[in-house]
Amino acid sequence: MGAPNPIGVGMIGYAFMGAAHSQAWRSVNHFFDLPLRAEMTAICGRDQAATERAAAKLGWQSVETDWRALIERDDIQIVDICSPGDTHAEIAIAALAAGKHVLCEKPLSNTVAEAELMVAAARRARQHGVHSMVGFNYRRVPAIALARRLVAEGRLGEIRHVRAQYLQDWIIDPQFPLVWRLQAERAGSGALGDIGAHIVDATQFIVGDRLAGVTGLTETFVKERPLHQSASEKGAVTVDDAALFIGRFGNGALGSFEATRFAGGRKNAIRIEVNGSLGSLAFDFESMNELHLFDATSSSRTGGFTRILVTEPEHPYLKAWWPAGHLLGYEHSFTHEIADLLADLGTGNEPSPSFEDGLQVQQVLAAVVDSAAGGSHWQPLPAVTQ
Ligand code: SOE
Repeated sequence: MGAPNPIGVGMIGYAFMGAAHSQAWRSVNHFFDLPLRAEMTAICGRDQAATERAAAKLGWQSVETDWRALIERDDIQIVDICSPGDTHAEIAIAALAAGKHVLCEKPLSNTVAEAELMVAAARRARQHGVHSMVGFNYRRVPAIALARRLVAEGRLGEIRHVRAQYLQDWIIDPQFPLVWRLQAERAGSGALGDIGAHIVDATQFIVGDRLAGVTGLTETFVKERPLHQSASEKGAVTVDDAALFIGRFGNGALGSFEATRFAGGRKNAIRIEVNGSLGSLAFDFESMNELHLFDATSSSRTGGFTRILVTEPEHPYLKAWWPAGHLLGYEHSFTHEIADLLADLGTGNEPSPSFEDGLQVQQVLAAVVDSAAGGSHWQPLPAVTQ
């Protein structure tokens, strides 16, 4: 491969996701051989001084305080949206119309209607060689990518059960303030869209199949919270604290899902288990370099699950990193996401997950909300055309 061509990146937002993406943009070309070299051209935030501090800390060359100015810049070809969900649709649609490739953090949008507009914009842009991707980073954890590979190879046979949990506890204290993630107009939904979206995407990715219908329950345990850290005045929490749902995949497999911010002691626990006619797979993000495989065809009665340490060069993404046994972390999932994006943009392939994939996840989330609101009735899901 010759020297990679430079490509300018402009990123909007600099909180947790902005920092995670910045790390990926900074390191990706130091580890992966890619057709494009990311230039960290500009970062955008509303507060000039705070954005300048973020630029200096995270490694961006310049600062904008208006995203419209950012997407107009000739030295920017990729717009990376790391701002809250209520901003995604407007920025992404404008950026695509301005001829910029877009990477948009999950969930794609706050509503199905917005996601549909984003898909329409992505389809128009694609005709002009302009591409888009939604950032479901956990797909790029090597053990999850390996799980998909093993299912696709038929190692599990016919898939019967998909079990997924995403457990956090950061708002268990009723005095925790009413931050934007707890306001429906900013975040869309609560645990459901923020972390439930990840396990919908990750499980569908692993089994290579989509949910055909769901029925669900949601709950808001703490209904009012202080407006600020020290405020005595309270405001209403307008999102779910927890969402539980079951579903049926297109091929008939049964799925159960739990997303909660009230699982005391669980900080960022993602557990996924898949059971098939020939075997099972189990993953736990707290041991993210491991995948557990059970071979139901083995004659050994004491076989049980085998622990695969997913650090071998033949495992997904691992050839670019350290010798076997030297572990990766959370941040590498973003580096892999951006490596895949740059590889696809360099070769003209449509990146994945697409905005269509993001819309389909949004439809699942909306169906859970509808089911919960209507007494947990079954909600069939539409087929998504690519
Ligand atoms: C907050 O719950 C959060 O940062 C999510 O928004 C991320 O997507 C998840 O990966 C970690 O938790």
